[in-house]
Amino acid sequence: MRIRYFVLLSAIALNTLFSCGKKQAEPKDKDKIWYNQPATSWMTEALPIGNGYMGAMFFGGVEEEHIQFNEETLWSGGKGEWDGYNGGNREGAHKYLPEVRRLLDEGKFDEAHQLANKELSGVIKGDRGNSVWEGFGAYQTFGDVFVKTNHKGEQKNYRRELNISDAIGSVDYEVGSVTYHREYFASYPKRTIVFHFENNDPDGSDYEVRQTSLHKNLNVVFKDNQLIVSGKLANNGMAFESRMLVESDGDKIDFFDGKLLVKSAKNLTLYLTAATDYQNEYPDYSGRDHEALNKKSIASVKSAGYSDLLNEHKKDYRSLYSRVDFQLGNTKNDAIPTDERLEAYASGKPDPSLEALYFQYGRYLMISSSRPGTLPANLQGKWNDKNNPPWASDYHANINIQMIYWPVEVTNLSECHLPLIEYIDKLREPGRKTAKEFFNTRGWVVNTMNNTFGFTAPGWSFPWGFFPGGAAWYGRHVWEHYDFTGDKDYLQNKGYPIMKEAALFWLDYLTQDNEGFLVSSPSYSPEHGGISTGAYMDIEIAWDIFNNCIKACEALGTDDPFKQQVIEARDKLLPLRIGKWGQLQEWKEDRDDPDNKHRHVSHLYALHPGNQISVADTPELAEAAKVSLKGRGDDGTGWSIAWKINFWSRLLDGNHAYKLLKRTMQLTSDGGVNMSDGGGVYTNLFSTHPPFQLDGNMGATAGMAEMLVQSHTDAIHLLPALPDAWPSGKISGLKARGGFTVDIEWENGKLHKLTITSAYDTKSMIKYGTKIVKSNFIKGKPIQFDGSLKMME
Ligand code: FUC
Repeated sequence: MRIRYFVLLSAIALNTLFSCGKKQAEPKDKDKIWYNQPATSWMTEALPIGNGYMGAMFFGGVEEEHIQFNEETLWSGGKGEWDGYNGGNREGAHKYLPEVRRLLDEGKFDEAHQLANKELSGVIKGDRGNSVWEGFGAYQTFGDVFVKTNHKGEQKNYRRELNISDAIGSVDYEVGSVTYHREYFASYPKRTIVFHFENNDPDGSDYEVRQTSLHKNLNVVFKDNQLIVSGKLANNGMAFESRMLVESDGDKIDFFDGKLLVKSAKNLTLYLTAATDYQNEYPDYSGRDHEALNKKSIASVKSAGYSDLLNEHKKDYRSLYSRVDFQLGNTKNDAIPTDERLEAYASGKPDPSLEALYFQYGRYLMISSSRPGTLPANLQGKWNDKNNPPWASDYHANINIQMIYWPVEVTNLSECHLPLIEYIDKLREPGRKTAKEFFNTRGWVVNTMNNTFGFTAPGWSFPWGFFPGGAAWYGRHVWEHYDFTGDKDYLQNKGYPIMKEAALFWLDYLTQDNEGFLVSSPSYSPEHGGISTGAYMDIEIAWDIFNNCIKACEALGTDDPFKQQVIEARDKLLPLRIGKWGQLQEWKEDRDDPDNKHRHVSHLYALHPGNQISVADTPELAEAAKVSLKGRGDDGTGWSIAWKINFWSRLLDGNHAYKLLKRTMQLTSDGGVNMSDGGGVYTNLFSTHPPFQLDGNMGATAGMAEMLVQSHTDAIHLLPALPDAWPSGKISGLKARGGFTVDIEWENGKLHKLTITSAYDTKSMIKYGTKIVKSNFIKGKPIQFDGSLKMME
């Protein structure tokens, strides 16, 4: 009794102490994903850490820890022994274009498709009868680290955790009277992943460390306490090396039979780095001194020491992560293991704070897989345990890679967008070649599948392979980075040239139809339906790049003749049309099938991520988009359902958006690829297509932001799609276009308090429900408003 009373008093005292300070004490389990048992499956249970360059998945086994790891540039394909890799280009293919167009004009759609499929598809064949995928290549796993322990006795109090507010993984347990603690993190500043094992056994503990790989013919040496594993990919000769520095306070480390034997250690720390000779430079894509890079990383780690490294990591990671705080509902469920929590959620138990955690998990995955200087996150971020992963774990440009980056600006991680923008920039050179060979146009294009070796040609079969809209869609990202930050230097020197060149392609590719409108012929709506004289997604994308180029010219006050040309072309594009069942047409030909449930809802690009359609400015088109969306239904793959969250948010229907959010967070087991009614999450909160694809995570995070703040029209629109399930909550640090940071609190379903800070001296409209106010802002000075948008002193 006395003890309990003391605990209570202490708790009150602690609470008071913390609440006096600026920050409230955080509940112990907030922002943590945790379990009472080790993982048994890589895809569904292991937990990811990453520093952008490298990713690792840890299982947390007691007798044996298993850590699988990746380095982002280790890709098969590209250069090598294939005849005519050549970025997939088919020389002179464009000479068939007039014939395809003529057939389409004569209404011979089947023949046009046959010819396009034969002559306008990309070339990607292996000269040894190998699969067509081989020349394109695939993202490869790097290796696996196993750490065997030597525990005897009963284990108890096991906990495996990922703390996403610090980006630290941990494993804790006791055996007999000894407490074991492991701590894992991926340092971006040091380009190294750190695995720390400690125990309080007075005699220390023994460990056996080994590294394995699915790649053959490796050189393995142990020198200066570093396990160095190197080799060349059999497929394309890419050279790779990993270095693992091993530090322990135990006896001398023995290296025997490929294994490191560590005896009587209270602390064991493994510092792992890896690199390849890949370099993102067309056309060779190689030449990096990867060994020097690794040596440098290990030297910097050595001089820092574990605790400094840990502090540096926390500081670095938090500088991004803690910009946004999201509170939904009470947090008592945070004290329940995540797998059990997901089961309860699947059985219908509301858990808003799990939804907030899922939102933040998207941000965690972004910071862990995309940092300045790295490649962009691919289909699986940077996490992949195979040499032939699904869809090569590539960069798919007909929805997936873009969706991965939807949340990046709005959730205040603008710097994490830069890897994508750099990657896009590097695709211009090969993309120009593809524009010339296939379309005989100026500008640059990419199609559906992109790799790390400048594959910009159409894919090797249609309809999925043909998607010249990829580059202009990338242009939207290039523009958004400016639109959110207002960084004119960036727009002038980096962004606008990329956008302009993407627009040039469309100026040349569009043809005039018999009504005098500009159309995209031939075209396909991504991955389904037949060939068309005007798939609307292309037309909407062309509108978007033209429109954003016009805005860019205005912002920079340059390039007036080009601007006039683009205005003229934009205004001559085939207008969006409402078809025979009230739907937004997907093709120029009114052939939409009301029973079509296809996962790609591409003709709604104009609603999201584009801004050509909005409830406020084009209500009839918004209504038609709603009819189309209802027709498509609520099923789909992980990313498809996530896209629908965003669509419904833009249609200002928070309850429908929320229904899909819940759908996309349903606990799912690994049941193989599903192309039509998949979706859900695994116990590690990876979104599933299935299989795991990062786009589903990121699309949902973006969708939640879209429910709370929108800024794609002229106003900053607050709580535009707040669902009934989130009656109260607060979020701080979201970004709105124009350089604004927005903090919102709401109660009983109504806006309660609002703070907006602008990065510039400027004006903006602010909208809540039907109310719109105009406000002036002074750079860096927060302005507070009450729930009726009245400015507070
Ligand atoms: C697109 C989608 C598929 C899958 C693949 C990676 O082609 O149609 O569903 O997500 O990308």
